[in-house]
Amino acid sequence: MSPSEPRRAAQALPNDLEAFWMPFTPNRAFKKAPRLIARAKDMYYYAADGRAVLDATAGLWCCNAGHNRDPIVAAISRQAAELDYAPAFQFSHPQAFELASRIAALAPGDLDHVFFTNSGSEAVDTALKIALAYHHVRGEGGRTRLIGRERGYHGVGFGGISVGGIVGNRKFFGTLLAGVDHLPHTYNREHQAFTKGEPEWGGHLADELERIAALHDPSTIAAVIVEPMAGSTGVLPAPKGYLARLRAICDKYGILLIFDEVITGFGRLGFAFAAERYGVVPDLMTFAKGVTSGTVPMGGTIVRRPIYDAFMHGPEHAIELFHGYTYSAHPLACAAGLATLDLYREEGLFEHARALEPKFADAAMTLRGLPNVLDIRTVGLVAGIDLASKPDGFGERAYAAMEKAFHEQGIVIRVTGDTIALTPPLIVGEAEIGEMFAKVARVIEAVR
Ligand code: PXG
Repeated sequence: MSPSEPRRAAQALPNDLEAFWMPFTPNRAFKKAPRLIARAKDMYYYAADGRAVLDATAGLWCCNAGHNRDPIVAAISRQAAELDYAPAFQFSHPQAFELASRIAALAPGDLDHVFFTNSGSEAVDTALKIALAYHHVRGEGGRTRLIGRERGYHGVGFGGISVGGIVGNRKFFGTLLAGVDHLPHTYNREHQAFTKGEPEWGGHLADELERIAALHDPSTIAAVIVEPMAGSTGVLPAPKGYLARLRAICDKYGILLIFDEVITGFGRLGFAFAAERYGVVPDLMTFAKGVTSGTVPMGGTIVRRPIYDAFMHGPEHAIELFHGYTYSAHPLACAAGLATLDLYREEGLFEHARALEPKFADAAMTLRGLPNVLDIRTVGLVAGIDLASKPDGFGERAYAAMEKAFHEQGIVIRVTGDTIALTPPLIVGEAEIGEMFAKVARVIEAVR
């Protein structure tokens, strides 16, 4: 399968890779054998040497509408020519309000006020701060504890790494936020291996919140934050009933429930938000990535109406929440967001993802039985494939797989530890699903 795009001349390569300190990347290994992407269209990247490379990861789980879509490109360039920037504090611009209304309309229940940020990490810190401040303005300032979950990823701000549960993201950075506790993660290979969708086993793990609430006293807990599907630690879908049980326990004790939907938002699980798929409405919800299909950085926090209303007191000239970013609701991001949401709707991409889920899951499960494949998990248009680690190096096998995938098979895959994550743009078709898993199968054979 090769894309219809004509091949273009190779791009000039930078002659010095030293100055750029790359994020979450082994810099020395990368700079010895760089993986440089020069341009993109729809389902494909084009490497600096002009090779077409299938994007099996939607960038970093963000380019849900596919790459360089004309309506989004046009909207961004129109906006840049019309209004580059307006002050985000004390002033604004029309598209900010329009986009907030559109996002609120997509969110379930009375999640209907949107606070804009520039990334998922900022969205998480915003959600945690709003949760603490909400209790404070209601006279419950004693609710200061935050509960996260092992193997959770909530970005890289101090709030996010404190409630997050990935040891490497935490251990170098001091004492983090005080007063944080963690639920156990929900993965158990013995009970869940090779599950499509939500595992049958594990719903009871939500009851651990009862234990934590009893330990600290529920009246000290401000909020619980979880990803409805943990993405970064290797695709861990919520077990059946788990999220509803968390919701019930939070309700019982007046604890706010935050869903971090930075990955699951905007169609990844076949719905606008995972909250809709699972029929559980959180009190706050974060988003980023897919809101602009990765084209312009943007994130945000959606809150239920009573939370917003709780702040709307005091003198009208006084600021109600001491929080915000220079680039909250940046005009280019808003234009990109509006055009992206139009595309999702016009092309029915969330429904498309939902309809493709069974075929995607079946294709993923064809990898079962290949060398070193220990487990495969699927949900929505997401697949996680655990490979056995090499005895002498955790993560080495999957890293080699990623290199071979890019250089030899013409596909971008994402790896975390020894897990491969596949999360294609939602415009993916059956032929590309076939191409994707055939290539990944060859890669897994090659790193046996
Ligand atoms: N919350 C969740 C659930 C995320 O997945 C963030 C917050 C932080 O977003 P920003 O925009 O600050 O990066 C994320 C980000 C991967 C991968 O392959 C995942 C993320 C980012 C990069 C790679 O697992 N998630």
